[in-house]
Amino acid sequence: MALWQDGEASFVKSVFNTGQLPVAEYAEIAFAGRSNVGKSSLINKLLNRKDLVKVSAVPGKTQSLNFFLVGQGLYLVDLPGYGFAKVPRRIKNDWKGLISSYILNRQSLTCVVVIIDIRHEVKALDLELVTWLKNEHVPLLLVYTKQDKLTANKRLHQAALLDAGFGITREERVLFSAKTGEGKENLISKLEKYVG
Ligand SMILES: Nc1nc2c(ncn2[C@@H]2O[C@H](COP(=O)(O)OP(=O)(O)OP(=O)(O)O)[C@@H](O)[C@H]2O)c(=O)[nH]1
Ligand SMILES: [Mg+2]
Repeated sequence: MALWQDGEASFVKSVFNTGQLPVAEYAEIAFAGRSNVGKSSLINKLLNRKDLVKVSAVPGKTQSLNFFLVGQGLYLVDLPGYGFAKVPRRIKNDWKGLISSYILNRQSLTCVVVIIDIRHEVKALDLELVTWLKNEHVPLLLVYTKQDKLTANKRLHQAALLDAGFGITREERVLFSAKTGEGKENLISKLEKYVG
């Protein structure tokens, strides 16, 4: 699809409260997941841009909703990561409030991509998010990322465990690596139905 192929993408703004949200004039896809799971890296890979989105080895890098405009008519939204122990409770609650109100009220949001580290077991916060999105009837897609960290056999084993734990089918997730680009085409084709 043209929107993805032209490589045209730009940073629009960082949003710290709902009053700062840009006008909801384009379809929007948001990317959620634990701190350090690779949300920002995934967006860079999708857009074929090395460092449009800031990536960090230190968890908690992304602390606002960051809007990126793709082509002329799609927003990709990098959400702050959750589950980082060192963040004070008050800030954690602020994040939760901002993100949940954004997800529930944003008319133009067409899909939430939940990113999971393929090496992890099903973690409580991830399951909580997936269950909440399902209950709220928010369309979601799971991505099991950092495939490059495991052998082929281990990947399939882990993917099956995660599918069972989250109660999803293979169609509802994508195996991905921001390092090798594996799964990128599959992810784009799955996301296309949420665009425009
Ligand atoms: N090997 C490998 N490393 C990855 C992959 N994706 C991300 N990383 C690394 O994981 C670390 C965190 O990546 P980020 O993209 O900043 O993660 P994030 O989820 O945006 O993190 P926060 O913004 O802190 O929530 C960085 O060191 C990345 O280079 C991947 O697919 N494979
Ligand atoms: Mg980030």
